[in-house]
Amino acid sequence: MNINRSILTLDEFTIQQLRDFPQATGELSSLLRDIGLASKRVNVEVNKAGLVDILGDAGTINVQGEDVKKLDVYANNQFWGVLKHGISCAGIGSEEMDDFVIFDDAVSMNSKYVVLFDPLDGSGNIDVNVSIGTIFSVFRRVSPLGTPCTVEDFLQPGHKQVAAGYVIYGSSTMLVYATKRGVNGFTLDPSIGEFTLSHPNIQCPPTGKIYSVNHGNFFQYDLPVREYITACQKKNKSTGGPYTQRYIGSMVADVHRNLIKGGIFMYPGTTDKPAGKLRLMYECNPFAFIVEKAGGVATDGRQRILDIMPESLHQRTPLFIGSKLMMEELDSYRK
Ligand code: AHM
Ligand code: MG
Repeated sequence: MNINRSILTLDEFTIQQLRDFPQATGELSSLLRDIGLASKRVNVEVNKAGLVDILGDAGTINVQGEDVKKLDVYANNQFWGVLKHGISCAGIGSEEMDDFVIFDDAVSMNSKYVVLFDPLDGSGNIDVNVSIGTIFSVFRRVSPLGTPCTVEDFLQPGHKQVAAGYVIYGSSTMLVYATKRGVNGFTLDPSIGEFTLSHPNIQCPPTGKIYSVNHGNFFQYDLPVREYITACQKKNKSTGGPYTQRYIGSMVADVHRNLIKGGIFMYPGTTDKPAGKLRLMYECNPFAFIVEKAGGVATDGRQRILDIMPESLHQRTPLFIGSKLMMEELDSYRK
């Protein structure tokens, strides 16, 4: 019988991958299913954000000293809930919570993974109908199975990630995730309520025409960054410049576009904030993992993001990420 299985759902895809690895336990597939479920619930609320009283500030300040929006809280609770009730996660760390949370029931304590996430990134854009996203990072725990997870499980360098991904709530809703086997993108088909494989084996083009940076901070960047940005605006035969500047202010949307089209995204340190704004564990590590697996490069201007040894859950780092050749060009300004 000729059954058309060319359009795979997220579940079908992860199960398919398990067939190639008979020794795999299926825990990671189950984890991705849980994350997919939470993001579908968040998607529903994001889509009706204008209709219900879910906009605006929730009245508290998060650990980064920023206003927490109501949808941030909702999204945080959805991811927390599915991961707690699933069978694959021993604990979570979230951009919205001061400390990591241990799941100390018997099943969770025997689970292999811990998950770090930014439940709703770009939340400053919620009220104005601009794309926002969820970012997640999965580590295999280093503490023994059967015991509560510990801070060491979370504070691992990014190259130890087992998987990382993001969900973009945009003109369509997409879930993109990477493992050591590559990067795949799934678009939510609203008619069946499932993520379906739409972007198999994503490769970041080696070069592109887009640079993304907050120009408002230009005079606060260090000299090599200012020189590189200025060069992006000039005619240049060898690089194909001048480039096009695109900056949404939602990292998920900015990096997603550059991943697909080719480009470079920068959030450098500034004189006011030398470590920049973005968080290593919730934003930079997962994107660095995804972009590297797609053939791109991610650094803090000095070293590979994935080699940074984290010291605290909420630490920030400058970020330069994107197409390989554009990153090499940026690097030449440092040298
Ligand atoms: P958030 O986690 O509070 O939403 O902040 C992260 C966002 C990123 O998505 C985006 O790239 C950046 O903040 C934009 O910051 P700025 O307005 O300083 O350019
Ligand atoms: Mg964020």
